[in-house]
Amino acid sequence: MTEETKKDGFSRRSVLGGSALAAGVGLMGIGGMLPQTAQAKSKNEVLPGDLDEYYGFWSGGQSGEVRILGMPSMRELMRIPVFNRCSATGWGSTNESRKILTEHMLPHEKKFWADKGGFPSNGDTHHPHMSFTDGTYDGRFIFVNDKANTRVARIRCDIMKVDKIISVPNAADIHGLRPQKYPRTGYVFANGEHRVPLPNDGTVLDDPKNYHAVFTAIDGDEMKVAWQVIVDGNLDNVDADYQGKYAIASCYNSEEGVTLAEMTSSEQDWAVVFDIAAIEAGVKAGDFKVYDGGVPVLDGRHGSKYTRYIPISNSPHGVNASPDGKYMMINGKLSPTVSVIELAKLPALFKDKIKPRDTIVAEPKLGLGPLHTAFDGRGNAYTTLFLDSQMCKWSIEKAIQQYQGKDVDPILDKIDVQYQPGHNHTSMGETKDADGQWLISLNKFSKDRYINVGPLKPESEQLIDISGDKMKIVHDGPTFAEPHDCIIVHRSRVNPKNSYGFDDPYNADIREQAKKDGFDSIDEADGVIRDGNKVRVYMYSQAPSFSLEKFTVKQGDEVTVIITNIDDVDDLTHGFTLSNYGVAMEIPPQGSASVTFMADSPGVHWFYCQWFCHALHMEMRGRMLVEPK
Ligand code: RUQ
Ligand code: CUA
Repeated sequence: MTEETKKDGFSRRSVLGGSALAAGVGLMGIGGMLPQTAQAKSKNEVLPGDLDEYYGFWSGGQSGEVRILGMPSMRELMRIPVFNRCSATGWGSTNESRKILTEHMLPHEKKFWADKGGFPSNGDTHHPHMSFTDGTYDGRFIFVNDKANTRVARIRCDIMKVDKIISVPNAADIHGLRPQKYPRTGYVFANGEHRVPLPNDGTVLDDPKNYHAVFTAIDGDEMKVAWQVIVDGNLDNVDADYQGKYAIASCYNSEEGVTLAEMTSSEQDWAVVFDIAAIEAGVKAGDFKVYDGGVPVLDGRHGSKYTRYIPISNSPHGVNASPDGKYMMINGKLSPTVSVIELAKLPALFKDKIKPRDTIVAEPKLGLGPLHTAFDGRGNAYTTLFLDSQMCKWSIEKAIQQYQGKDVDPILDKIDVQYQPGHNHTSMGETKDADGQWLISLNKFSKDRYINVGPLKPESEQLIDISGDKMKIVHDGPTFAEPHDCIIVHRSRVNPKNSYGFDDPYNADIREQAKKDGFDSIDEADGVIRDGNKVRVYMYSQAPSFSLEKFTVKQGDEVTVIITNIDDVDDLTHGFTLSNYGVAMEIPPQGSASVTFMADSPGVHWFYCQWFCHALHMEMRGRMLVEPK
């Protein structure tokens, strides 16, 4: 018996079984004597063996990836490489990922990247958002922007891998991104943040008056640009309504300056409203120009029938639709206010029956630096105050009453967060099913919250219980550069597969090539096909071995290794690492992967499985013999 079991008479092992047991035998009654695991469980605690209720999809910021968290435990469950390269899975080296990273490129982009590895190896993801059907998450896709290289990626939620990336022509540096909520996604709206000349070919340089920001609607099913709209000012964040009629973007820099002083000189910026049906009609009627990429570009600057500009105090930032479908919140940033636009007033605005500012029905003063707002589905809003380092809970209804002149205070609660929050997000909070359970504060600084790890500090995120009247911080967690934004999705909305199955479209190219090479089915493809100096090496893997124990190629051959994992056990991933060749990839259950390299180093090269898969995992290896020229 251990010290512990002697003391309290319980075996630790029986208690570790999980919360059900702890609750079942009424351990709470004799609390003080018990080991830690049997203590009262706080609401966010997910005991060993228990599962989380929500998926969190986190952007990875400058690391270019997307992360999956379990919530409310805040355990990081998985990383999805997107714009970055991944040493574990081979994202960026496998033929399948390289195709996804390059197939969308325009000829001039292909040329530019040809001698730079083929595509950018960095990314800056800000805004991951799930596809919608009828105002709520449908579990099909996650879309995410790359501000660094003006791209948008799509993740298939059944396998949690990127299946499409596009680069957006004419626009510069995609920042704000939101999918259409109704009737479905549909469009993915993407803001080109920075203003550039159109076309940006060097004919215009230091003449900012001739720079433009471009708003893009991407067809989320096809992953192709549907249309673009030029606007005045730049574009920051965007959200779509719940009616399928409008998208609204925030704009800082209505001054159209290029220096900080120029960009913040005016007291007023604006929110730009896009009339989707009018734009679609304009495309049909041919009211557009074509620059790069062959896509229709409409003119949405002041006076256009496609847009309206609603003046908002200097430098608004976040744009958030309330889950009742009625309002769009424009967060003030440099102004202490959030401007509430009533969406039902927009048709009258487009008919010029009311003035732009008449669409504003509330403008509560919340504190310094409001950046983003989230919702609980009970009529309350939660706004991050960057400068005050606070989260502010406020009543939308009371804010409207106050704007009408009633003596009410819309602010219901404020708590300090650590430190300087940017985005926040509530559970299901950007859907009509906002459930008011959890709020996350994504803080730009961690300030004194963790032991010192050197000059580069982690950012910090805090989980807040919003199920009661008062907000309550229940968890702190550090994050690596930098989860700008996230979404919290109830687990009932997402249903990933456990294996690819041998018919997944992800591996269609591999199957086609295998057929051409004479293999009837990919799970039996095994052997070496020589095609001039191109060599295709097929094998399958089943723990603990590869079907080929060795293969021989000649120095100077272009070798493609194609492996199919035929294990049908859940969670049985294999890998293929070719030593001293910089080659490694994941081979998922009942999936295939391929990688191409030049066999330019003669000799014996071991390849091995890098995913611990079996008691004989270390033995899961073979040799590539490269004959010298
Ligand atoms: S923006 S901190 Cu990149 Cu989402 Cu507001
Ligand atoms: Cu297969 Cu380790």
